[in-house]
Amino acid sequence: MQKIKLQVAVVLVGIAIVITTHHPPSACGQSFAPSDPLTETKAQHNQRMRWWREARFGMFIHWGLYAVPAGEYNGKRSERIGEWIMEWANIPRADYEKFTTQFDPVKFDAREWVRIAKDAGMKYIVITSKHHDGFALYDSKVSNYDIVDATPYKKDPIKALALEARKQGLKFCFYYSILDWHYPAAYVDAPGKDSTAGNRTTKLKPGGKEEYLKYMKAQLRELITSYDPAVLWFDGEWQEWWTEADGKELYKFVRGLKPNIIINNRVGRGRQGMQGMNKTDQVYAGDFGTPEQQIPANGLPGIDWESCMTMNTTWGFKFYDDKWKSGETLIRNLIDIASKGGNYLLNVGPTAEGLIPTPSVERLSEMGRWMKVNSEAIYATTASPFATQLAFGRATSKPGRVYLHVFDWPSDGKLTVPSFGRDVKKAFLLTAPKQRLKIEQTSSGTSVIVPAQAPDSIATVIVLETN
Ligand code: JFZ
Repeated sequence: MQKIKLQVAVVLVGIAIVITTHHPPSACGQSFAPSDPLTETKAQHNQRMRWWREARFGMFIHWGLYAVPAGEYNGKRSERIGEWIMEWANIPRADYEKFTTQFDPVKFDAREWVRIAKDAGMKYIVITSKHHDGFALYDSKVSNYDIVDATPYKKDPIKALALEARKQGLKFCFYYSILDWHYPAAYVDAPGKDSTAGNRTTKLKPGGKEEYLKYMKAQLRELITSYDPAVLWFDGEWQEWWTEADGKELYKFVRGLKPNIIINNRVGRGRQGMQGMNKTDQVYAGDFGTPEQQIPANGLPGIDWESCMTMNTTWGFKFYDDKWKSGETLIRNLIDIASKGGNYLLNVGPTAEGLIPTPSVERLSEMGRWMKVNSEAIYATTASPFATQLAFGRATSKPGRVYLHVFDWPSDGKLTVPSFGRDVKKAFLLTAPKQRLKIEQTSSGTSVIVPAQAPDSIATVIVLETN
């Protein structure tokens, strides 16, 4: 707990330093070049990343055995995240395994989950195939610790979701944890901790690493060959026994199985804490950075990244966590991230019955209402063309178009837009393309004459046509 807090503090200091120094793109050193034999040209790389860059918005799903205790064990609750209960409640493996008998998600409906994501405007789904607790949410042939072999449910929800996602046109992707609290060769060596409980770090018995690597690769092979995921989203890489060389090797292994798959930077040791972007001393494995619970202060030109965030304060379901972000905050986060050239991976934590919590569904449908009208200003856009952040909101860009996302509507009916190196030919509300808004060129840019009242109090999109 204290260690994590300290890490967060160190990371925050790190962010402060990043914010105050302006790096030209080339100095970032953050190219995610794959290593041999999968060297690809820049054009091939762009082609492989294309759908992901255009998508901008995805659903993260943390679902597993931890949904059974749902944040409470032996009457004990915690401020900590739900999927870490095996760690913070110090639950021995043998006791944690008992949750399998209560994991029976009879209300799970793959079609409904995918519909919820699609209606929100999400283009892809990343689900926990195996989290730190080691429990597989799919039918693994190399383990009995999975939903088909160990629970009364006996069915494979991953298979159903993969089929539904394909049917409804969403990309289907996997989270997979390198850290595994259940693997026999792994053990905990920490004061006051059961040696088989969860812990931030584990050790491996002699010979255990080779054995575990084989197991992990077998599971990844199953996941890739049976479900054809579009992304592999690794995690738990901060173990002392996991090296960057291991990460590069695993990256190669996964791309060897599916050459056009996309892999996050948590496969290796590049990530700088929760800030999520890579260190710059060398080229690290992985295709994109993974800021966690935060949005970078500035865009990172030429670098792919995705902010993953929760809607309340936990990833895995906790029945008493009601600290929900508002729909407005979530919509503005999506816009903020797009304006900096990143993707938004927004989490839901379904219950052990198989339901996405109602507050999450409500917020997602609110986002969907906004996206139905404004998604053109999100999908396939690139970062804001303005040198500094706009006072009234954010901007996204496409060839020939700049989208102004107005959070603070001008009280004098005049939106002051700084110049950005392109001529503004005309302006209109995205919702009313036929009604041109008057524009006035000023010494420092353009003024757009807008209606007195904001058409959308969360974010109104104004289109600037440029040459
Ligand atoms: C990780 C997971 O631990 C968490 O459960 C969730 O899946 C999230 C998306 O990713 O978050 C972290 C990452 C690093 C630390 C803690 C939580 N850390 O180094 O203490």
